[in-house]
Parts: sequence; structure tokens; C-alpha cells
Amino acid sequence: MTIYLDGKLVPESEARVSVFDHGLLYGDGVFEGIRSYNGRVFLLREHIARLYRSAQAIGLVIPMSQEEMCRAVITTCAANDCRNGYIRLVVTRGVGNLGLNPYQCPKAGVFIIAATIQLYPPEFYEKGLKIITVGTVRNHPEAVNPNIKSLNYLNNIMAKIEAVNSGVQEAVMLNHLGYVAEATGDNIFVVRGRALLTPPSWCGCLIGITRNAVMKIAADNGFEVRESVLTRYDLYTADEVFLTGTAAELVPVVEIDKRAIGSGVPGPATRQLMRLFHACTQQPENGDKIV
Ligand code: PXG
Repeated sequence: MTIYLDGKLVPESEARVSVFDHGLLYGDGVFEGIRSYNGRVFLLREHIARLYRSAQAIGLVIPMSQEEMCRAVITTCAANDCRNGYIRLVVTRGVGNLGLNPYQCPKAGVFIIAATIQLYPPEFYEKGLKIITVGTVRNHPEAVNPNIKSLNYLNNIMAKIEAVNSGVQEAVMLNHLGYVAEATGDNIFVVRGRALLTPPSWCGCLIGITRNAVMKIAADNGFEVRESVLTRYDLYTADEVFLTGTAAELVPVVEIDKRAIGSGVPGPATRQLMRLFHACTQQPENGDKIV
């Protein structure tokens, strides 16, 4: 595998970061997870724009322009023939001393991995996920705001541990007020009749690129799409529930906290949106060509 590291393509064996990098020492940095479909990087510009917003929010200067970053992603995909894959783009605070102060780190580090990912085994896309709500609360908006896709995912990892320890694949996290925020690496949607509901940003979710794409697709196909404050009651009594994310794509949820959702199998709206989302990933206008 060939890795993009600080402006150069290097073999995987040479792609190393320092133990003094604050990305490692403090989780100080930001990242994106991006997919390629059919030789194009899906919604690349949206991902890069969000990366730069995350960096801006933590006062991190990325030492290249958004256009240069887009080129770097495409070049890394081309070098790895990553035509249907998963791209992990990481910007760290860079090398500094053993203190928190980020201003001691002269230059941000940038690396890009173009590989593959499978978040859930294929049968879950057919049968749906069983999930639980967990005690670990989503970040308060005035702590590390959930819109910052930071290298500090420990809060979400704690929630994931609760889910896995309970024998399920995924956790729903609530915010500090008790409202539904999102899953550990995916946004959450509720179907109620022809309405499609998902929590607003202030409830503690990342504004997912897949979330936005699905909201647009649904609106274009006759759903009434709304951001809505959701409680666990709304999940338990939904007709359908599904999760969205770059890695997960669109995955049905059939059980939450031992309550069957709707009929207990992936519902028609979810299956329709899965088909429509797949078609959307294949449309040339939604991606930058890998050359
Ligand atoms: N919420 C959180 C907390 C996320 O980290 C999403 C929602 C979905 O956002 P997008 O923009 O991808 O629709 C994410 C994204 C992984 C992995 O390796 C996680 C994400 C994306 C890609 C890979 O587990 N999370």
C-alpha cells in the first residue's frame, strides 16, 4: 500500500508518525472517512470542507489549501487503485514537546490511507441491527462539539464498549439532556408514516455527509423530512429506524433495548432509501474522478 504522508507518497513501511506527535499524545487533530465508488471519490468536496471546519474550530492550521487536499486524496486513491474503497484522511497537530500547548507544534501532520472498510457484516444489511441505548452521554456542545470530527473518539469508544459488552453491534448515545443524539459513528433516523425524522445538530450529532445526502434523496422522493428532537420513546414507537454513515452507508435497525421496531424486520422505507442511496453513490456528478 502507498500512503500519502506530509506531501509525499511513501510505501506503507515508511509511513510513520513520531511518538511526539500530539495527535497520538493528546488525540489533538481531526479526520475524515470518505468512500470511493466506481472510480470516483464520493462527495469529496463536502468531506474536505468539513475537515477544514473541524480544523478551524480547534485552531489547527492545515498547511495546504482545500483544493490541494482534494488533489492529494485523488492521487492517493489512484496510487492504490482504490476505485471502490475507503479513505482515511488524518490531520494531526504535529510534533511538539510533552506539554498540552498546541502552539509548541510548528507544523500539522497530514496522512491519507486509501484502503477498504466493512463496518457491519453483510447479513445485517439484510436482517437489520439490534442495538441499545447506553449510559455514556454524547459530548456536551461546549466541550468537544460533536461537529468536530476530532481524533479524540474515546467518548464514542466508551459507548461502543457498552454495546459490544451487551452483545450488540451498536449503541445509541443520548445527549446531556437525555435526547437522542446519534450512534457511535453513525447518524440515526426514524421513519413515522411518510415522515423521516433525525435529530438536529444541537442535540449532539455530527452533521453527517451521508445524513445530508439521505435527507435530500428522501425529500426528492416524497418523504416529509424534518429535523426533530427525539426521545427513546420515539425510537421504540417508530415504524422504522436506520443508521447512516460513510462507512456503514445505510443500515436498518430492527430492535432497540429489546423492543422490536415496527414489524421487527427492515421496513419498506428503509429498503427504498437503501436502493436510492446506492444509486446516488454511482452518479458521476456526485464524485471526483480518480485519475
Ligand atoms: N456520527 C459520528 C460520530 C461519526 O463519526 C457519522 C456520524 C456519519 O457521518 P458521515 O459524514 O460519514 O455520514 C460519523 C462518521 C469508522 C468510521 O471508521 C466512522 C465514521 C465515518 C467513517 C468511518 O468507524 N464516522
